[in-house]
Amino acid sequence: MARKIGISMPCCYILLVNLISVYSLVDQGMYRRNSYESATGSTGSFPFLMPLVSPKTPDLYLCTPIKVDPTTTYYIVGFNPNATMNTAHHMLLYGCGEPGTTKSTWNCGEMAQATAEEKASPCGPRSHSQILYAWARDAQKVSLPAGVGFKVGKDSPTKYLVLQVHYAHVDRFKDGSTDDSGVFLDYTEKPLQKLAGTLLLGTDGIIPAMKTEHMESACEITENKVLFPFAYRVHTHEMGKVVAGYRVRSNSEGIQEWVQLGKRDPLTPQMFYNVTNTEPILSGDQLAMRCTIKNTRHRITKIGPTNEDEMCNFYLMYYVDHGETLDMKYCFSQGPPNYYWSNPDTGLHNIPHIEASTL
Ligand code: IYT
Ligand code: CU
Ligand code: CU
Repeated sequence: MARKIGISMPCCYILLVNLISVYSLVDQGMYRRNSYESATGSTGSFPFLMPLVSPKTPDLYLCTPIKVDPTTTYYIVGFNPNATMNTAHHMLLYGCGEPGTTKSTWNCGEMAQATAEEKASPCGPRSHSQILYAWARDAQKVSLPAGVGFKVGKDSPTKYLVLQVHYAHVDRFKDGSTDDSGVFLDYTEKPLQKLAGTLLLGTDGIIPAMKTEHMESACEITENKVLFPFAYRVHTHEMGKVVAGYRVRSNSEGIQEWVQLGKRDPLTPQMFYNVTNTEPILSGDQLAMRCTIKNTRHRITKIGPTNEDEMCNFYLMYYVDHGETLDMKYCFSQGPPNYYWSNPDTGLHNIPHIEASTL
């Protein structure tokens, strides 16, 4: 597959730093032909690509790791995909404390937890884990807002990056062809004040047979930080109809105002999209999300990892100006039949109506 951008000649200093990270990968039995490359020594574009794989089973989710040079703090400021929808169904980039395995590639499908030992999640068990980037359907390059970056490496819990590629159809690999789908990571070593973070809202729960269920969660922001939301991503499996996220704030009359952050049909490509409202989120606000899931099966469906299960996720990408991102990384509720926004103990009022079209 043709690369979209050329690679500049690596500078000697960066190369030295690279050797450290390449050696530490070799120590762990991993091999990477990639390395940080840069013209100036402080910014560059790192090709994070599949190491010429030839997947043979349809619907394979393959993961490949890189260890970030632990002696340097990097800020990822943009993502330039090297993939086409003919080959890759979707790609996700994870920031991890530990990778799921020490192999150079492994099977990391959502069903990973459910089946054989040959599989593992993108990030290690109990490891720090967050999604930094998502690609589907020939999506174009994305840049974070000016001056904003994801901090990785030395001064960050993100010690590894893991690329997941979903190969839906594998006919084109029958003849032994290989693939290097992935993403060029635009990065800088110049310290940035504005740090990007993701917060994941989701639910557990059960959807009764032949019923449309509303899966809801909400959390108060209690940390004294100002969050500037800029992108969101939704995720469900095949029965998802709508996913919406809101910022809830009481006005001077004590009435809760629900401002929509994003709302999407989850069966459209599950990438990050611009939020519909970029006003800051403050301490004392609540963040809330709702998935409408229509169970057309004659049996109950639970939240779980396989296609026989459902999921309900709303990822919010935000930045903070000065200081660190939220300690709170997740906002999960028990979901139905136990948790609804309308429960008396949630403190939520003035709840948005459910549209008739999704009932
Ligand atoms: C049970 C559930 O909702 N799983 C989601 C969310 C999730 C993402 C990450 C949970 C954890 C994580 O570390 I990152 I714990 C889930 O698996 N979502 C899928 C991916 O498999 C991550 C998605 O595409 O959003
Ligand atoms: Cu996919
Ligand atoms: Cu899922």
